[in-house]
Amino acid sequence: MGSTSTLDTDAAITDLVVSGATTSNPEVVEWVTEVAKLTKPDAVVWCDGSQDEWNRITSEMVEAGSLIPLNQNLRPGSFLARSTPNDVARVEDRTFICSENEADAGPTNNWRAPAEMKAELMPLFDGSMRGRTMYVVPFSMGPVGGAITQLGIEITDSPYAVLNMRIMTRMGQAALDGIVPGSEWVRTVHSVGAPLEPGQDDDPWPCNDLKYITHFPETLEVWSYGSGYGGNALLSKKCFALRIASVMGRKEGWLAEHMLLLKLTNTDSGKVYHLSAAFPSACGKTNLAMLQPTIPGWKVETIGDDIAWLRPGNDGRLYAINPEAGFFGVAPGTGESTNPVAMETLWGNTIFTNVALTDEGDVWWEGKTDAVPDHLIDWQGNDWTPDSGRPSSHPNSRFTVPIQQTPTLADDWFEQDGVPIDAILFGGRRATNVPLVARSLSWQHGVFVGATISSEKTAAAEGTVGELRRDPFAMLPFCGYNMADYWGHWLEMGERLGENAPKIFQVNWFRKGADGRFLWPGFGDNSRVIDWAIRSIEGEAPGRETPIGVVPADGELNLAGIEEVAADLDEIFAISPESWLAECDLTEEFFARFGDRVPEGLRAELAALRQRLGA
Ligand code: GTP
Ligand code: SPV
Ligand code: MN
Repeated sequence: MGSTSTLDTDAAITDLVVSGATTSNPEVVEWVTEVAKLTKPDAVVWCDGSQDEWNRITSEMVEAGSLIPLNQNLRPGSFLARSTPNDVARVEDRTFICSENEADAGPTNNWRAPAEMKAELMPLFDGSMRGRTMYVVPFSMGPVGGAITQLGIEITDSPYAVLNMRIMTRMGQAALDGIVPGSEWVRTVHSVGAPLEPGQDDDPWPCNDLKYITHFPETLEVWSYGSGYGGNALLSKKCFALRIASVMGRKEGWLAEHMLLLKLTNTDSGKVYHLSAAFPSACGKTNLAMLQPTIPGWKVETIGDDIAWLRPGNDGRLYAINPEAGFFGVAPGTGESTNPVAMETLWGNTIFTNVALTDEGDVWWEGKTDAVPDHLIDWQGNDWTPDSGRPSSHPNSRFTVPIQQTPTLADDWFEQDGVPIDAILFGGRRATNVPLVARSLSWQHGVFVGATISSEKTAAAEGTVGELRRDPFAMLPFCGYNMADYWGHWLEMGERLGENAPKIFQVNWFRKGADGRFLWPGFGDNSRVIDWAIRSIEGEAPGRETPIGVVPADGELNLAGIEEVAADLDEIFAISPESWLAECDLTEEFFARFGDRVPEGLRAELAALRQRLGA
């Protein structure tokens, strides 16, 4: 076309943006224009979230070799994407909180001054979308118009991100129409950082070795550069719904949490309960959200598997929504025996990333079936057989699927103003020390338990898998402000909720015996733990008090059908005072990192725990 020099001019760019704009809100149009002038795309598309748009983008990506269509008979409407090996997980060491004051980011976040970070980023974003299409993706987190809902826009040069955003959020015109002049909304910008020279061949998974995931909580902005994967690129998710939203929530009196949400019905009495649970990445939120009880008396329905926003309602109780509209779930370990509901959910309309391709044109991953296929194409596009000596799928390979395909989806997911929460679980992946379940002695004690959670690292983030680390409230990589202030916010929420505050439990499905095997069968049998927790709330299972909380008394945990587990119960519930006192010393060290910002209430809980342990 010979028009590059024309397109380079600001006037032409402005025309690209304005001619297709689907909003008359000047604040939006001006912001999009500004980003376009900086990133200099070849084309601008205002997304409407329609099926036509999905069809067009998937076709283009298939043509470009960025998506592989799966066998339409086996997996209709579904595609496989393969990332490059240097872009497979969240990059925590490249994630930054850019608050004006360093202390407001706190010692668990990487901090940069906003102006400094912008100065570092702008040269990278300058021309970063050259040769590409810039997509404008308006989205709603929660039902449009709901009491807890928030709106945002992601600008991205990744069509893969657009497709995923269409699944993960309520994306489209209704969200854009909700962004009216003067309203609060979150501005997010994403570039894979791989501009194309005229005539240059594109990579099937464009990205950059240099990555930045940056948050500006005071101006409600996210700028993400260099990665196309998951939470690095789907900016509605961790960047907005956790890091930015946690800051909004603190200011406005609500909570943005790394939690699943489920609805529980007692099938005898008809009584309904709602639970939320915070577990670190790849520690079983999706599994629990889709729980199939192995004991009678309970029906479990799914509301969310990753993020919950919780806000006190008019009646003084704590209400929660799942702000998302899809699952971005871990594939390996998800199978008929461990999570049949997920397997049913994935029947079609799914984007799989970094799993293996079967000879029939379907997908496979470790744990999907007991039988291992004789031949696959692995996540890197190479031939694979059971003797290859390496996994066929990346350990952080994922599926993106609309939540409305979940056979166990609760009507409550559609609730404009959320559901009242009865119980909150905190958990982690702990081979030792932490018992299967313990009820906290008070809200303050529960906040202490959440604040001191440790967990073995998983493949969800780049780094060493298996290393034990503190992951308070499963929010270590996701809290957008000083973690100690966050604990203080939780304590204040408890004061505000008073009698109406949910009960808090600590759980651990991952305790191992001396022989290295999991002591607790887990998965569907976790219903037995939930059954006990609810009966304990109702006063039907008083439990046995230990120094770390109330555990099931003899006979209170329903083991009907898994009687063999009884032999391991002592080990599953063992609480060693020496080990716990050693944990207390580590907690003291951990708290010391936050100096005098640690709330007095948590120091008091540490002292009280030591006393109960007999120090
Ligand atoms: P993110 O999406 O990364 O936030 O994680 P998630 O918490 O939703 O992870 P998910 O539920 O997908 O966790 C998957 C991993 O946890 C798989 O390796 C499962 O096998 C394992 N898992 C889940 N529930 C249990 C359980 O009850 N017992 C055991 N032993 N493993 C479990
Ligand atoms: C997690 O890592 O906790 C996830 C996946 O839920 S990602 O969206 O990539 O952060
Ligand atoms: Mn998560």
